[in-house]
Amino acid sequence: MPKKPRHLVKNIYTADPRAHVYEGKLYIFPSHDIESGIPEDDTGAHFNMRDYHVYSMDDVEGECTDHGVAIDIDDVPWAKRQMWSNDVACKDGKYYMYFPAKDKDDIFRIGVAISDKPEGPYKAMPEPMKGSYSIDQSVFVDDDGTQYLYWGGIWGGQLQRYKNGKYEDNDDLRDPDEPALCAKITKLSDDMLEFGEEPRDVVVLDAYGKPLLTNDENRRFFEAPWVHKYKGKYYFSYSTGNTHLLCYAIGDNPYGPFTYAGVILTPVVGWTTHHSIVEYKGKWYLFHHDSKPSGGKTWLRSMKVVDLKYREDGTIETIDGMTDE
Ligand code: FUB
Repeated sequence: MPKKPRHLVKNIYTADPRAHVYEGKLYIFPSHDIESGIPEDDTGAHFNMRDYHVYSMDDVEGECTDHGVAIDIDDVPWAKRQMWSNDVACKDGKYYMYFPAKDKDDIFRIGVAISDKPEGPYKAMPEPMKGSYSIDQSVFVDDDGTQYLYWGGIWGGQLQRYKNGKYEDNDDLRDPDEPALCAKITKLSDDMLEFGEEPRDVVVLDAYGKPLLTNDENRRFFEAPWVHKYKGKYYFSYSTGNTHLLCYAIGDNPYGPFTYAGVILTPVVGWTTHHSIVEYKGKWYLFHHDSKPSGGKTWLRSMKVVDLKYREDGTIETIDGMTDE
């Protein structure tokens, strides 16, 4: 019997878990959900988080250790509110946390904070990354050591405000039969603090080689981009947002294009779904979250882990989002 997903932390709410193996240990970098009293709205104002905890595990079946607050919004000079999904990269013994927050004009930017240890504490750079926007950045390091940053989120994540690379204060989506909005990718600069090249679109194609369209809401990208590599192929996975699926697409290089391949996780309790996929001690895992422990409060989520299985042909077995240990 495959194992069912299990919740990892019970004393606080944690979401958007991004997991990596650093120094031989599994580190998890989640958002820290809180009850801040902000009413629910379409922009996601109720996701009003203000700090990040870092967790680690020696064994996925064992304890999930809380290393405490790694950075607080008061330590980030430019950030006003809403510290959403973060992720951490490692280069030359230093750790770089990438995180989105709204600036004083209520525009999401991506910040960087640095530490000597994966668990922090992290010291924020005084300004967000130049030209950065939107949310849900994640890092992928290829076998040659090149570090890539992916990001993007529609609606509350403001990706739709960037039309032809420029910010416009309007939230119109593309026409239903136009190609869907895409997540973005850039190489990181050598010092890990800026975009290393002009961002490009991460295009997801259908089986006929055509980009997925805006009205293809069961398959098109919405938020939570993540890339991992398995048997030489690149797997781009993401949330479909309003249809609440975690999907994936497969490509031959980090930029794509990627061809849609299926559903990893069916809807969970709560509006959002968000994840990471990591190999640890020879096994693959899906970290994700749901709102079951909070009784369905969509802004109070709890991170979970479950085994991830590949079929012989490299496709991923779909996991039922409603099951629990
Ligand atoms: O945690 C806030 C937002 O909810 C994330 O940025 C999205 O991916 C969704 O999980």
